Amino acid sequence: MGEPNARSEARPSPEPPLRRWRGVLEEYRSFLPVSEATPTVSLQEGATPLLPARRLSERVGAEVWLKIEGANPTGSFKDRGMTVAISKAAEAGTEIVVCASTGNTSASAAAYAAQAGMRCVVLIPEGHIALGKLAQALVHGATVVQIQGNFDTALAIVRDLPGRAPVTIVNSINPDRIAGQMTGAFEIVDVLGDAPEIHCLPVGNAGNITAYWRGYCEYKAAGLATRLPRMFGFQAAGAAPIVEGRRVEEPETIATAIRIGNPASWYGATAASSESGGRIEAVTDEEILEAYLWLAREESVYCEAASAASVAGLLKFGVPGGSSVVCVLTGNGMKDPDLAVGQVSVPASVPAETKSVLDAIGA
Ligand code: AN7
Repeated sequence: MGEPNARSEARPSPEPPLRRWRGVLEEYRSFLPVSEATPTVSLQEGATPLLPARRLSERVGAEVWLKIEGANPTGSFKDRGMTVAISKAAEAGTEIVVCASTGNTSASAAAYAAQAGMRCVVLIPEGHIALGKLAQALVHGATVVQIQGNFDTALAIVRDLPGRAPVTIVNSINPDRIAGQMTGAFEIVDVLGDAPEIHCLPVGNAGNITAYWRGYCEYKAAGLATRLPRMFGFQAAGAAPIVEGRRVEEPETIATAIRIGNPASWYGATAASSESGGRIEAVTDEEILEAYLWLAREESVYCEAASAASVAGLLKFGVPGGSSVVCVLTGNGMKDPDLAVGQVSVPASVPAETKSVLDAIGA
């Protein structure tokens, strides 16, 4: 008997190395408030990297993964909720969506509204939004209104609009946003095989911590996870209303994304923390910046300052040895070039010749 003829053997068809990811709304449809009648408005968001963080794990004595949400289509985690909110708005026949934003929500809303053929109106706090986010919203064609006030005031005005104009709010006070953001938790469990023991993330308006906690709980209830993580939320010290237990009238932090003094999902954050045996704590701007630079240099992840709050908190407060930990890095560092160049020294130019370059690099 000779060798079997490989060509005539029935071979199991191999898994294709890549399959088309359809975006979180299609991939997690059964967990989301959508029906056959809901059109899918998607930019194929989700499926973001869950990066094992070798040096961070060594530094904190735990097993740490980074969920790189800056890899979403508009560069932040907001796309997960926005695909659901805009799809539901399209189903309802909405023509104009509106949001208040510290930047990322406006960029995401503008992109998904463009996809849906809707008008998008965004209210932003004048002078306190990263340049990349402002640019994104404008380039996607949003109507941008800069208000002479902070995010909290902008959100209060937005809440006032639906009674006076035919608009749908796509801030995270819209439950479809929270529903979509649960998919971040689903992806983590799908990759790790279970929930981590500890989940760290920055807290601003507190929609994301509310959504992650709900996502983990729903997955456990569906038998897809055996445990729930302790939820560790971190606010910037100058904008830490939940930590202080009172509204902050004039929030201040270099992490403009989380410069919020009166979070809309305040209760969701405290519930996630207390039900999970977690904590909500504050990290200073210095601690945030230290983590921001350290992540870029030691883990090669360029995230936003607000995102680095999750790692700043992990470094500051620690975790029990050997814990499995996921830190969500919520947005892309490229959004805020001003902050970045302020943290480094931009070198002077040299004459365009080899000798000058050798001198400049000290070789
Ligand atoms: C990078 O875009 O509130 O606690 O209007 O952009 O769910 O508010 C952004 C928030 C963390 C905080 N990291 O999340 C907005 C906005 C980044 C962010 C947060 C935001 P939430």
